[in-house]
Amino acid sequence: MTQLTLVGAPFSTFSRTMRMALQHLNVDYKLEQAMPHTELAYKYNPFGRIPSLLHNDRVVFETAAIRDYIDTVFNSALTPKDLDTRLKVDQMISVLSDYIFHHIVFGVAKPREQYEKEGKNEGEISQLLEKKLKIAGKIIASVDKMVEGPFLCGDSLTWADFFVYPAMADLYSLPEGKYMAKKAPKLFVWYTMFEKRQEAIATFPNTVADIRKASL
Ligand SMILES: N[C@@H](CCC(=O)N[C@@H](CS)C(=O)NCC(=O)O)C(=O)O
Repeated sequence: MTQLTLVGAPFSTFSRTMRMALQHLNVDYKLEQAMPHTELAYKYNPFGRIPSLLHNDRVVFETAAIRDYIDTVFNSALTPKDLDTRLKVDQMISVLSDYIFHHIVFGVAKPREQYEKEGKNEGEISQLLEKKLKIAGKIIASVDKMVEGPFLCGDSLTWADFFVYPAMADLYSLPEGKYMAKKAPKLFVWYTMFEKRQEAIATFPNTVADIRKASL
């Protein structure tokens, strides 16, 4: 059988989504480690982003397309068959890739990382993040309204869980995580259930949450 290769990195939330899904679906793959914007990342993605998937002569980049490829070629168990649940899954993934990334990851998490690098103290950081954190709180409270339980889109595990989990796991590891948990209690209950799954445990090393934990 041709080797399936995921070009990505353990810290990358979108790479982690694909690693968890492939593990869950029992699809063997090799992780070829590449950081964003390196020669290797640009070799397979014109924007230098990760992950990319290599199979036979195909190079697939952008996680929406990688998901489609896995569904079509390997196993579509993570995409619900009924239209209503499928729409919920697609909505959740779109919300993750847009609002959660723009307002929480780029609004709060990345600036915090930068302020920490600059040596700012916690008081300064929380003052600088105050406005952005309020916006992030509104976004996460809206996401919470979409959570059905026990999985994000109802009774079955879907792609939505694997897309949302890595970003939330990293966000909850920040000091702002407690505020997020308070603003979105259903999402936090889902997270505490999900972090015990094998796919989450196996892909935890070298994530942002792992690195922060190690440096505490
Ligand atoms: N739209 C892309 C997003 C991929 C993405 O942003 N990956 C991150 C790592 S998780 C990255 O490469 N970041 C580099 C950057 O933001 O320039 C996809 O769905 O594949």
